[in-house]
Amino acid sequence: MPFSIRTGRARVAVAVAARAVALITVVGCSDGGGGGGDSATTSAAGPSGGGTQVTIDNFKFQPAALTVAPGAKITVVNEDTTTHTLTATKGATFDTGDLAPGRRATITAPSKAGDFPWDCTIHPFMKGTLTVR
Ligand SMILES: [Cu+2]
Repeated sequence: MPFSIRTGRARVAVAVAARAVALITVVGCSDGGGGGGDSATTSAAGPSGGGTQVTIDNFKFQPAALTVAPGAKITVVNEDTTTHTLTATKGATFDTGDLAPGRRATITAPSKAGDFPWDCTIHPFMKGTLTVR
């Protein structure tokens, strides 16, 4: 019964497609569980708009120690030739995610005072510290 076999395959394909759409919808609606301060937006690197900035070059953060006000926006620019991240290692949730060469991201400092170490998740020897006060 070739016709009935084709119909069966078509039904399976539709079911798979519906599931994929549902998955995309769930991801799109996710807000990350809240907590704040863990979002980052990336864009092509361009002229700096001013404000606080950390540059990544030659496997180093510059500066590697930074003091900002609570909730300050920090622009992270990757001027290196490989992908890096700037990711809080404890006490905070800021994270640029993977920053390809030539990309930048904006992170938000924690709203509470303290010292918040960060590293690059790809190269853990790359370290820095954000001081909020
Ligand atoms: Cu790195």
